[in-house]
Order: sequence, then structure tokens, then C-alpha cells
Amino acid sequence: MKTKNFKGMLIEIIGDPKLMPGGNYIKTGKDSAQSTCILFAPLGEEIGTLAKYLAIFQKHGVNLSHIESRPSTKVPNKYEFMVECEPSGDLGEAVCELKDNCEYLNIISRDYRDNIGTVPWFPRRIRDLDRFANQILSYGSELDADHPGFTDPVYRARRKYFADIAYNYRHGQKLPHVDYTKEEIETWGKVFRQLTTLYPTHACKEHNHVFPLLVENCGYREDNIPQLEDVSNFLKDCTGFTLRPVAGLLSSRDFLAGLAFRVFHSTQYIRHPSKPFYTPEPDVCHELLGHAPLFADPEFANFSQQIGLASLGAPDDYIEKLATCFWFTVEFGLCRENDQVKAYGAGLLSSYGELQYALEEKAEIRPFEPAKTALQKYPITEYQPIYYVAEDFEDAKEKMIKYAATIPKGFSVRYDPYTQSIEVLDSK
Ligand code: HBI
Ligand code: NLE
Ligand code: FE
Repeated sequence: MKTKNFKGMLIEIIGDPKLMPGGNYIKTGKDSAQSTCILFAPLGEEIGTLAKYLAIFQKHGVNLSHIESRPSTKVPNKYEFMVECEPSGDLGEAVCELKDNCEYLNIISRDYRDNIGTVPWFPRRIRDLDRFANQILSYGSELDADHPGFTDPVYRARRKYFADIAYNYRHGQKLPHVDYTKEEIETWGKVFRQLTTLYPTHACKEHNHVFPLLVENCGYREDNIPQLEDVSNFLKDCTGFTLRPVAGLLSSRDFLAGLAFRVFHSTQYIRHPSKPFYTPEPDVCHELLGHAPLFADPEFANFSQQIGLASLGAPDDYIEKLATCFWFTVEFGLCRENDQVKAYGAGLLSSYGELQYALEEKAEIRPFEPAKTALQKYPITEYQPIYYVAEDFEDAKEKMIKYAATIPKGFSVRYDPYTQSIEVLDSK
């Protein structure tokens, strides 16, 4: 969406990276609603010119809350900088001066005031998802000091390797094939062996139905980490869902938008071997053992896509509500099966520790009711104190559709699977 901003300069607002609440490993930054993010590439060949650019912000009194340099996606062999600016000083002047001294510059606005009266940008065609690659909130190799892999140089190098492949992936390419190391396969093996002892009693029937098919078709085994490509092809045959590698954490807006296209952004690295049974971060165990089986279920696929469609162009506060609904369903949902409660949330199905805990009846359990569930706060680095129970996926989907109708948008959207694009219908 093109819009005027910063003293009439034409800029492009690309989404609104909103973050998950709280957390240790997963960076949340400052109040993202108030900060503005700028991406720019230095002029010429020199690298290490960051100081020169930082002086421009200093001159205009702009405080920065985050500074990052990374390979440019636009120009090969070039670096770009990403900075997050607090609302301070004369940002307009700083941007003008920067623009004159840059190869390119993009403003990714995170300021509500810039979006008044406009609809946040959203992808219309499946290739538009390529835009998210350079809007990662934290690159998959930037580990926080409390991450179990923080002081492990081998692990960090692997995380960089995985982040780089995902960063360079574009729609239509073959999904990158990875040779996992012996240690990585051992970690997967531990997770796989323990979880598969619980699935028959703890996982929902849909998960238990699909799992043997993944064993048969996609190389799900204790001694093999399946390839995203094989799993993606399998899902495509079942429900049209596909996987796409992702270099790090996406904003809720971007992550949910993928679901509108039946695209699931998947990490490919594996958790650190010291914490096999619970990690707050998504990893290949979480994506392939937790998420993938359910995306093969038609009702669950419909439900997930509905959350995605509801998110397109939704205001920020509703993105947060939808992300919360996603959290308590797709990530940590429980469902009723006869007179029992089973797990269908991927965060449970990929954590041996939390899967046991969630069904021990120590945590509080409430019925899934989007309008209420959407307001619940939750921790992201420890077991959930509250879980929500769905009757079944169809019921959850109907409820989501009703809830989505309450989101203030001046338009509605429909997905056209033939063209893999979103049709926008102007009046509701
Ligand atoms: N980004 N890469 C990635 N993986 C996720 O699982 C993920 C994300 N961003 C947000 C998110 N999950 C959700 O918890 C909601 O905010 C949508
Ligand atoms: N806690 C989950 C696990 O250990 O597999 C991952 C959750 C990702 C949101
Ligand atoms: Fe997940």
C-alpha cells in the first residue's frame, strides 16, 4: 500500500510487525505499536559504514531501540541495515537525509498513527508471501543469552545455516533439502520415541489417523528427520496445505496471512539437545510432529485457513486477538472426544513434558469461545496455565467465522484456489 508519510514523502507500508506478548527467547522489543522500522542499504561497496548512518539518527535526535545488519535480498553481495526507531526527535528529517545517502530505503511502519484510515497491506497472491522473508522479527541465528544454545558455537553455526537457506527461499522453488547431523538426528529420535508413546492415549483421533500415513509416506522414523519437501507434498495432496521455510519469527500478521493461502511457515532447524522435551521456540520437531499431521485433516485445514482469512487487512488489535485464538487452538488446543479430553494443539503434540501435563487436569480448562478466548493473556516460555477445549474442528471453524464477522473491515475476502489469490469484495 502506497501512502504519504514523513512530510509528504511517498513510502510503502509493508505490514505491521506485531509481536507475541512477553517471553525470553523470542524477542519482543519495545512497544512495537509505537516504533517505526527502517530498512536501508549503504551506498557503494564499503561495509562497516554503519557509524556514518547512525550519526544521522543522532543528529536528528532519533533514538534507536534495535539495530541489525544482514544480507540484502534486493542486491546480491550487499548488506542492508534494519533499525527500529522510537518516537523521538525529527524522524522525517532523518529519513530525508538517509534517503539521499542510500542505495534503497523502505519504511516498515509500526506506528498506529500512520495507519489511520488505511487498510494494512496484505498479500493478494501467493508469491507476495516472499515479502515476509525480509520482515523477520528476529533472525533464527540470533539467540538470546538465556537460550540453551547461546554458548554452543556448533549449534549457533547450524542455526545460521538454516536461517540463511530460509531467508533466500522464494515461492515456487523446491523446498531446501537438509542433511541433518548425527547429533541432530539423535535429538529428533529422543523426541520422537517419547512422544509416540503418548500419542495413542493423549492425541486427538485426527492426529492418530494421519501419523501412520506420515510414517509410511514421508520418512517419519526415530532415526530420520523428515524433509519439509516430502511433508509439504503429502499435505498438498491431502488438503492443499504447503510448507514454506522461514528464517525466524514472523509477526503475527505475516504468519497468519500465510494460512489464508494454506501456506504454513515452517522452521527447519532442531531444538538444542539439552532441552528435548520442552522448548518455547518452534523447531522441526514442533512443525513436523505437532503441526503437520493436522494440516492433513480437511476440517482442521479449513479452520486454520479461516483464521488466516480473518486476519487479512484486520486492524492491529484484532490481529492480536486472532493470534490469541490461534494460540489456544492450533498451538495449544484441546478437544472433546466422547467423554474424554485430547490434545490437538501442536505445542502440546511436540512437547513430551507439556503433553503429559496438559491432560493431567492440573491446569484450568475452559470452552473455546473466540470472543472470550481472544482476550486471554498467556505465557510463551512455560507450560500454559489455561487450556481451551473445542467440541470439534467444524464447530471451532463455525465459531471463528462468526467471530471474524465482528472484525471491523470495510471489505470481505475470498480465496481462489485456482489462481492462489485473494479476491477482495468491497461491501460485506
Ligand atoms: N513465526 N516463524 C514463526 N513461527 C511461528 O510458529 C509463529 C511465528 N509468528 C507468530 C506465531 N507463531 C503465533 O504464535 C501467533 O502470533 C500467530
Ligand atoms: N513447547 C513446544 C515444544 O517443546 O515442542 C514448542 C512450542 C512452539 C510454539
Ligand atoms: Fe506452532
